Amino acid sequence: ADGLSGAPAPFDKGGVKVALISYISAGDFFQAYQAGAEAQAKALDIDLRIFPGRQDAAEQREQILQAINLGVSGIVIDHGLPESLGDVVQQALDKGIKVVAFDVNLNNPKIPQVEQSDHELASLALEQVVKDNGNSFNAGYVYVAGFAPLDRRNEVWDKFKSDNKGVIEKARFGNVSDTTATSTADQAKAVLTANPDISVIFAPYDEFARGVKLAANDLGIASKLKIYSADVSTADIQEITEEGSPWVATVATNPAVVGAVSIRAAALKIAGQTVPHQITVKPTLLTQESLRAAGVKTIEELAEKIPAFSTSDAATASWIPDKLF
Ligand code: SR1
Repeated sequence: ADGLSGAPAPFDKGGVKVALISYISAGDFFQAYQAGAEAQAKALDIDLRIFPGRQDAAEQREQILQAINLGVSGIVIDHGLPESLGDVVQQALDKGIKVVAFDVNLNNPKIPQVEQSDHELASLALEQVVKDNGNSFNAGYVYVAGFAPLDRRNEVWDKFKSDNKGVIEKARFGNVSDTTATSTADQAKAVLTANPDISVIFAPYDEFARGVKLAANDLGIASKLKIYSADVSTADIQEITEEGSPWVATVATNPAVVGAVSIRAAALKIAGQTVPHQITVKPTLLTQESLRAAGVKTIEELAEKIPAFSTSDAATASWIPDKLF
């Protein structure tokens, strides 16, 4: 550890220990988030300890206790179930450890909350739904309660339905696990078979959208269905732009940028600098048409065309390197 010249203590000496504790590690979004956190940590000469998530609340609690015992200066908590985290997070705060939360509401004024502006994300997706389909159609909705980003997106979906009485939610389904896409595909097959009049699916998580697309292709109904999602990855771009794909739009940030922002927020807290309570990384609407027209095939190509996909001005300081991708 050499430290960063011109940085405040303890970053001037380097080797500051920070833990990244995730609830979910599987899937493109979470892998890219972690890669962004690692890149930002490296640029800050942070010794980042990564605790992989396995959708296990008890294990995540245990990992927070392990991080406290390791003597970390900061902990980034990426998703999780707030009810099982409150007391262990308080133990960390009591020891002077700085905590940052991404997409889990820890409801503590000392803990900055990072999010992707989920209300705006869902609104942009649903505006595109209306542009493409009008405001009278039968819909399927993919949702699992208890995850902060999905709950925020759900608030927008509920309001959208009450404002557009012609939108009928015929079925609601979803699964979050280490096999989210394939489990959701199984559910989607049953739903789409039982409800052949569904023409729109709102699936605001890319693993959900991938599952619905799989089901639509297997059932041979892709041309009769339009899927709207959240998130983007190189694999998603390929699935959205391929010939005949029913996945017609997504609203997304670059998850690597969100991972980097989370680490920067922790670094600012550790350096004793001011961090807003709410830290937002704004999403962008990406339609199948716009991606095809731009000839974009990867997240890196997206980052070359859309500045928000290469960096964010959230949680920055002159001493923090932020051009990472
Ligand atoms: C199970 S929660 C999944 C969501 O978390 C992140 O906010 C991603 O955007 C993803 O859609």
